[in-house]
Amino acid sequence: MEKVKSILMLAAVAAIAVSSHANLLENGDFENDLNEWYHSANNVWIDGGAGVDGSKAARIETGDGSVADIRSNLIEFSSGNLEYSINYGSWQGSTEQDHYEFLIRFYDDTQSYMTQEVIPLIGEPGEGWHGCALQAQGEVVAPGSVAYVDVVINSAGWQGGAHFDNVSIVPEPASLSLLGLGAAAMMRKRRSA
Ligand SMILES: [Ca+2]
Repeated sequence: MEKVKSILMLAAVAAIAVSSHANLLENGDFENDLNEWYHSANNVWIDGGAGVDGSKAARIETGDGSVADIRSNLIEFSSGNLEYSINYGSWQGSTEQDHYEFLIRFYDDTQSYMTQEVIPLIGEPGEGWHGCALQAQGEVVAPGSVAYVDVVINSAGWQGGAHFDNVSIVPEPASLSLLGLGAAAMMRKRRSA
């Protein structure tokens, strides 16, 4: 009986760990077009077949030097690390000074802006942009009193075009601490049994 309980507990912990690994962004793969994203009135649209594995990708086109961006909703998020990942490809990656930026922005409980992490999305000269073959990924540490997060893909003065796909921000230590809590609960249970 105790064994069954332990297995059930393990299953519950595993389920929590898996769910907390979920992307905080809705429609980060743009398969639902630009739903859940704010975006500039002009210069932003969806291209079918241009994303990862021939899926849909968001396109920003600023060949005329205009400014454009795509922005997520504000999402509730309390402290910890965020793992980010974004696939992209650009048709004009000839300079390193000018490039798109992926911003992760943090807000306090009054939804006031606190700080941001700027991740440059640099194209590679001669690389094709089809399939969003380039990827930026890493981890950022959120400020302790953070309550909300959003992400922005910004043309940042870039004159050219780019595709973006599979944008994700995933809370990392939350799953670890939940795992720890689950393990502690199991140990307490074992000891009292
Ligand atoms: Ca896609």
